[in-house]
Amino acid sequence: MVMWVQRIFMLLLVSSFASSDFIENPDFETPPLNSNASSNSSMLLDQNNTLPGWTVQGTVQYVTSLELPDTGHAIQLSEDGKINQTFSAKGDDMNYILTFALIPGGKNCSASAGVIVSGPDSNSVFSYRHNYSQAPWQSYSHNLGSWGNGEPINLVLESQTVDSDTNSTCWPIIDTLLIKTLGVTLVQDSGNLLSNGGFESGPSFLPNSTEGVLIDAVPSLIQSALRQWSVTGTVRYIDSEHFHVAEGKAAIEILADTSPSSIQTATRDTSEGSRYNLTFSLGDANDACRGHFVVGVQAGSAAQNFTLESNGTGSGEKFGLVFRAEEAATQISFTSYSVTITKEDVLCGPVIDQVMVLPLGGTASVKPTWLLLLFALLYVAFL
Ligand SMILES: *[C@@H]1O[C@H](CO)[C@@H](O)[C@H](O)[C@H]1NC(C)=O
Ligand SMILES: *[C@@H]1O[C@H](CO)[C@@H](O)[C@H](O)[C@H]1NC(C)=O
Ligand SMILES: *[C@@H]1O[C@H](CO)[C@@H](O)[C@H](O)[C@H]1NC(C)=O
Ligand SMILES: *[C@@H]1O[C@H](CO)[C@@H](O)[C@H](O)[C@H]1NC(C)=O
Ligand SMILES: *[C@@H]1O[C@H](CO)[C@@H](O)[C@H](O)[C@H]1NC(C)=O
Ligand SMILES: *[C@@H]1O[C@H](CO)[C@@H](O)[C@H](O)[C@H]1NC(C)=O
Ligand SMILES: *[C@@H]1O[C@H](CO)[C@@H](O)[C@H](O)[C@H]1NC(C)=O
Ligand SMILES: *[C@@H]1O[C@H](CO)[C@@H](O)[C@H](O)[C@H]1NC(C)=O
Ligand SMILES: *[C@@H]1O[C@H](CO)[C@@H](O)[C@H](O)[C@H]1NC(C)=O
Ligand SMILES: *[C@@H]1O[C@H](CO)[C@@H](O)[C@H](O)[C@H]1NC(C)=O
Ligand SMILES: *[C@@H]1O[C@H](CO)[C@@H](O)[C@H](O)[C@H]1NC(C)=O
Ligand SMILES: [Ca+2]
Repeated sequence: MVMWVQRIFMLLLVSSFASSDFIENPDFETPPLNSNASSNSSMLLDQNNTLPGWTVQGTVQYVTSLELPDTGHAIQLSEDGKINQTFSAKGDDMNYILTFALIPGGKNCSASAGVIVSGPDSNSVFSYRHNYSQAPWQSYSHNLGSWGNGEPINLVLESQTVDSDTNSTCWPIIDTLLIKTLGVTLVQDSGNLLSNGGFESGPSFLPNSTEGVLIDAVPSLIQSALRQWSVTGTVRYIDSEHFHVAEGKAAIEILADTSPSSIQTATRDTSEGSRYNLTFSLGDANDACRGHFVVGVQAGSAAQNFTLESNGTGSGEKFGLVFRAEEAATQISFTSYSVTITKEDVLCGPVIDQVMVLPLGGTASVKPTWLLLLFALLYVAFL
């Protein structure tokens, strides 16, 4: 049984990869046609300077800067600026998750505009957030939804309209677009009644990024780039290459700001009246985040606060919360109440990983469907 489950687990793991093959000119390193490639200054794009792979509308600049993820070229979306590109979904239905770099354009502005990223049936607004990274740019992600069999995906990035004087507005700069596809069916960890409890299924990390991917509030589990988890406030999706991660390649660092931030999910099939242990690892990311962490954990109607003194050098401690299920889908959440910042004024916080919901002993763990089958078999045998 365990072998069998493991084999399925391995098979499903294969079906996720990050690729730049979907988008043409994803890092804007192919310069506009008819331009001097060696040109060092910004240039306005118009019908005489088309950008390979992209359709351009409004005020869009091709910019060169040293403060980019690839120290090369990027696109600034000024007033009514908009770029789009259509690519085709390949093979079976998959979730298309976009990660991109956002750079604040200009300094000293009285207002700054965000960027609206849209897919065929979704859109989100992203703004550069001060005190959320040390680098002069940030990675964000957007779930473009589930597509397959050559369906066209029109990806649109446009500047947000602002009320203020457009000359004193900082317009967003974007760079390094990366698409990751994730299987629609989630990998089920044997025995765990939660999906993606180890946070391995989420957006990809940009090649030169050392600061994870910020995930803004997303109310729906389906629309989230972090599969099967919704987000309140802001969290940082962290990779094991640059942070301390308890298990696997990724985990979640919860960043509380003026109000608490949290992540939420729901169990698959907990049976009413049965007892379960919600276990998780709580620690710090090894990002110099020192402080007193208070994390509120909720499972159905059971709630408890867990605390951790962090010295910011990377840790992970296992905790558990026992609860009695009241319905099949028990709501689970982790909320950080502590506002912590590093010496460099970057927001940081507690790291959650290895979230599992396991039945606690006895027959309570046997699913009703199995019980019914057993009774049916006994009944047949009795006849
Ligand atoms: C490219 O550079 C050359 C020499 O510097 C200049 O003569 C030409 O006008 C430039 N072309 C464009 C499209 O800017
Ligand atoms: C581009 O600008 C940088 C400094 O801003 C300078 O060092 C470099 O030589 C310039 N390159 C070209 C091709 O003009
Ligand atoms: C494009 O180039 C043509 C010919 O050089 C010129 O007449 C036209 O004004 C240019 N368009 C723009 C938007 O610069
Ligand atoms: C990473 O950054 C270096 C310079 O800092 C640049 O040469 C390289 O192209 C970047 N890699 C990617 C994949 O953008
Ligand atoms: C951009 O979108 C328009 C429709 O809004 C479409 O006609 C055009 O082909 C798109 N451009 C690309 C490069 O996909
Ligand atoms: C930025 O704003 C400050 C005060 O408003 C001003 O003194 C400074 O010259 C400005 N810098 C630039 C580069 O505009
Ligand atoms: C954000 O960072 C700036 C300087 O980096 C600092 O002055 C400011 O106090 C920080 N804000 C918060 C809320 O930590
Ligand atoms: C914005 O700047 C442009 C050129 O720099 C100038 O022509 C225009 O009058 C300015 N608009 C406002 C509202 O200041
Ligand atoms: C956990 O701590 C927060 C903030 O201190 C508090 O608002 C909340 O009521 C506490 N929850 C529990 C279950 O003790
Ligand atoms: C930080 O905490 C860990 C355990 O939580 C401990 O092993 C380590 O020695 C501490 N480091 C410092 C510098 O206090
Ligand atoms: C729940 O899990 C935690 C962490 O693994 C463990 O310490 C605790 O003993 C478990 N509780 C029960 C009742 O098994
Ligand atoms: Ca993990």
